[in-house]
Amino acid sequence: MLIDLIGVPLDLGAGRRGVDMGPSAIRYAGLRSQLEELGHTVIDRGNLTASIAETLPVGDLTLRYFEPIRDTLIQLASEVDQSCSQGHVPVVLGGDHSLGLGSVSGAAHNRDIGVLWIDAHGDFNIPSTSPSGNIHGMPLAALCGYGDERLIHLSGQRLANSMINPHRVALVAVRDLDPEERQLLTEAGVQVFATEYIDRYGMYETMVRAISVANQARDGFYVSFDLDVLDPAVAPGVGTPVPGGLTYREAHLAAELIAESGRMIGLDIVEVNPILDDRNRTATVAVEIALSTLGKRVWHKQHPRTAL
Ligand code: 6HN
Ligand code: MN
Ligand code: MN
Repeated sequence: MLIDLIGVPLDLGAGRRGVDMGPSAIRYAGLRSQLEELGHTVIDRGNLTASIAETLPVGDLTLRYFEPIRDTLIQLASEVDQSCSQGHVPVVLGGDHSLGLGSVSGAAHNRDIGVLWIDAHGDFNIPSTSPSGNIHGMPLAALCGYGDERLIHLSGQRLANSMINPHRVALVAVRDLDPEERQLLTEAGVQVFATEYIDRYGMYETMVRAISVANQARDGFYVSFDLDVLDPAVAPGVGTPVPGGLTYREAHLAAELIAESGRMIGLDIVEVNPILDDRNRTATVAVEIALSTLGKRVWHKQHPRTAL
């Protein structure tokens, strides 16, 4: 595989500072060299430019830092679109999860794709339902056409053909939804595989179903992986930790099944916050998950009993 690494040092969409250092932490944990050991060709495209909170006015408190975030997301959408057009697999290093709006819009530009959003949160708020005004709680809603027009049409024409069909979106391991966000998810028809679903059916069954939802789109699916989906004991370096998350092995199983489907067209690894981390543990876990998603296995390349 040809993999493009794209760093997005953005923390304006989150309530806490520090995820802007995520791309460095993930690179430092050895992503590139380990991808190369797996046999991939890796092109590190460096970091996009992102503004710094201290230099800016917050702007509209229901859509905090919208303008500088938009500037970064437009760059990101274009990089991801280009990467996909060349037949490469973009791997986006975050950064707060508002970037998912840029990356998925880029991947969806003139392509019919599904989305696997793997996250403790729904990221399906709109300004009027958001408790925080933080844009990292809104990207999935905007991708599905809900929320502020300025978010939905990031740059007017450029991303006009990037809408995601909510029926091709699976939200995996979610366990913290705001009340009206929950309503909006139901109304949109997103398939929600909450943590209690995993309790009952296990991670294997959950992922087979989630993948089959996203996989119905013609051109494959994009994976947006928020590190806070893991239990805080496994991944402490995140800004919005929620108890009861995925174990290390459950996260790997998800990644392995994604790889086996052969249909992932791009990947986000987001919300790694080195300031809150414990000796770069969370970035290290992020790298391990990225590797499993991109084909790393202990033994079998393709498990004989898996049919997806
Ligand atoms: N994330 N639902 C909360 C909000 O402020 O909208 C938390 C969002 C967290 C977003 O972790 O990517
Ligand atoms: Mn998120
Ligand atoms: Mn989250």
